Amino acid sequence: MRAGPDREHDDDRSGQTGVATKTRPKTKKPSLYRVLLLNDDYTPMEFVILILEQVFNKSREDATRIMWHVHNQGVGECGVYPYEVAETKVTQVMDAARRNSHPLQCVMEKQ
Ligand code: TYC
Repeated sequence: MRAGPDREHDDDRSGQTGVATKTRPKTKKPSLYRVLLLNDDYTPMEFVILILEQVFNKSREDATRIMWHVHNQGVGECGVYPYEVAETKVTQVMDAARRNSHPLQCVMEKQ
C-alpha cells in the first residue's frame, strides 16, 4: 500500500525521468561534405590507389576505378562525410602527399 504520490516509482512519465525514447526536437542532421581528389601530371597512379584504399576504405577495384575517373575527368569523389570526418580525410591525404613529395590535391565541398 502507498500513502501518496511517489515520483521515482510511479509509471507517470510526466516528470521526464529516465531514458528518452521518442522524439528529440533539438537534434539536426549534420551537413555532408564531398571529398574530392584532383588530377595532376605527377602523382603516381599506384599512390592514388593506395590513398583511396587506406584513407577512404575502398576496395582495390573501386580505388582503381576512382583513380582512372580522376585521371580522365580531372576531379572525382572519394566519399561523402560529416564536416569533421571530411576534414580529417583531406588532412590525411595532404599529409601523405607532402610526406612523399607528390603534388596530389584533395579538397572538400558542401554537398
Ligand atoms: N595523372 C596521374 C598520372 O598520370 C595519376 C593521378 C590520378 C594523379 C589521380 C592524381 O588524383 C589523381 N600519373
